[in-house]
Amino acid sequence: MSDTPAPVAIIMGSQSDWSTMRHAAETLDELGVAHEALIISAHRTTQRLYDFATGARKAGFKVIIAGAGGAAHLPGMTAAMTTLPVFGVPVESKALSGQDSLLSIVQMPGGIPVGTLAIGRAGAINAALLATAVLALSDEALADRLDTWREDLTASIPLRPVDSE
Ligand code: RP5
Repeated sequence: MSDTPAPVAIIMGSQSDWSTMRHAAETLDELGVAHEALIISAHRTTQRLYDFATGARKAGFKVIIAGAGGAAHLPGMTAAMTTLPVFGVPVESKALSGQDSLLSIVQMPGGIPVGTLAIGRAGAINAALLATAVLALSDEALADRLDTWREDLTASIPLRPVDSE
């Protein structure tokens, strides 16, 4: 095991968010980016949130991915307590299909930024790719892996559609 701290924290409001947020973890795995996944609720574990957000930079994290659903205050509250980049992933809620999550995360007041992604799996994947792009600014080997990941994606798209039935 490496002594170097993981550069990416993936935080989420609940265990129930993991089925979405695991896509961020899997994408970071594909890119060889170390990460730590933690359940931190803005409402149910306020002290845990405070301790994490105020200590995140000192703990060695460089980027935070925060996913939450419903009244999704986690990304914004985290961003309020750190100047590390925070990417928010709106988790698809049962009641309002994630539109509540999206609007809760995206409408931050000027001065406290959260980079808001799409609702659900696509947002989780793209948050991981953005986190990687930030880290790749100062890591050429990682930039190469990110380019290769994108080339592989492009190569995987067929030219012609096929019947699925
Ligand atoms: C939010 O409430 C969490 O981020 C989750 O998306 C949602 C529901 O949480 P559970 O009731 O499933 O724990 O805080």
